[in-house]
Amino acid sequence: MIIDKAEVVVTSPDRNFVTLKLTTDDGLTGIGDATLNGRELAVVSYLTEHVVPLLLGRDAHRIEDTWQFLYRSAYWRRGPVTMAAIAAVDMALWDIKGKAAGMPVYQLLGGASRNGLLAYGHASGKDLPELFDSVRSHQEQGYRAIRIQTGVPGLKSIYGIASNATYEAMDGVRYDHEPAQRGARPAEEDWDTRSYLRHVPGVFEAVRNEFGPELPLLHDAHHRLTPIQAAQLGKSLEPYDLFWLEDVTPAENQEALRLVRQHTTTPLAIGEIFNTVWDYQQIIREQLIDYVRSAVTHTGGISHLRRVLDYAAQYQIKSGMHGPTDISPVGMAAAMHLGLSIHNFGIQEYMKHGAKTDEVFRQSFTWTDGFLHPGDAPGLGVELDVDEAGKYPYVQAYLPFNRLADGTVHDW
Ligand code: CS2
Ligand code: MG
Repeated sequence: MIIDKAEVVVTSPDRNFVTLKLTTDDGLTGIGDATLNGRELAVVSYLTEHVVPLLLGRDAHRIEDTWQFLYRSAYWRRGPVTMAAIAAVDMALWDIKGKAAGMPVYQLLGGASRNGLLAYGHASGKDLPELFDSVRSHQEQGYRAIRIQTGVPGLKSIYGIASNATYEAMDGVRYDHEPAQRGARPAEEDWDTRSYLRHVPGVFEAVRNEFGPELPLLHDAHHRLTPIQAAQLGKSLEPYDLFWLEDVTPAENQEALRLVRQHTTTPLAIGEIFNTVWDYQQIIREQLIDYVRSAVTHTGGISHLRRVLDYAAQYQIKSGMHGPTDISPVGMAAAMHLGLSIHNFGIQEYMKHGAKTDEVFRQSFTWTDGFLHPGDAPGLGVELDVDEAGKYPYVQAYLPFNRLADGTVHDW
């Protein structure tokens, strides 16, 4: 079964997506997500110029060999662009193998280890009344676990809050928290850590008082705190029993988490900007996190993220796969197949895509009573409508960036 056609499809129904579509000589097709938010065209070029020519004529069944070939023959290893490109090839080949076998991919990965995947959604609000409404609407949508993001007095716009700017950029379509804004330049946002640290614990106290002690609550500090500030936040949130506190401090320096661990027992989730198992080695070996946040799309595909999660399992660390709107329906499906098959599944992030996106990507997953299931269609269970995709050409979009009051650039 030879790969005899490879297409890189770029579309922007509600936001930009990059999809690799492979076709074999006996007519089977497979698709893979290669979307890297705000840097989409870099992966398009990597795939089109450097990977597609190497795929044609290869045996589509040899997933591992192709993975190792693309990783080692590139000489230049790791990094978000390379690992998103390899991920797309990996997902497409698992999709083809599932269709060839007449099985959903999770069956090829060892079958289901559970009946469904607990998922969390994004509730947000500039103030408490708006936040409470958002929590209630997510509960009405069936979510059993909810991420809480709040505005901070004194800060104009902040991560995680559906900002007015997003509405305008999305032609008035409410696309809760799509951070990348269409335009020629990234939007500048303001940040102040001390205001944030003073405000957030009170918000969680109010949410617990309003919604009770059971509801699993998550929060994303989005890489903005120093290690000691992260320790301070983790400690101040302990009374509110968070499911996890995410990206509490930038983790390029994995050692930084030791200081956080010394001061708080709030569970920690990290890894959505990691790309390989080597980014996790120290924080897993030293038990410095509780959840692996990587997405299949950004971590070398199903084949490599499965390795990361196998390594994490030895330390009782669970999965918490990244699933915002910039992970395409293909990347989400791959996450669901992997999540259903592994033992150490923790929770899946699930932000709903827009209606136009659901037209371009026809999906067979189910969402029932707070649990996701990838479905039982052969392969990944997602079909890309190339004609529909063609209606929505790429639109330049950037993630925002932060400046402190004194003008210093800060982590966004
Ligand atoms: C976030 C993402 O969902 C999350 O946890 O960290 O929304 C992130 O900001 C985007 O994926 C960036 O593209
Ligand atoms: Mg995050």
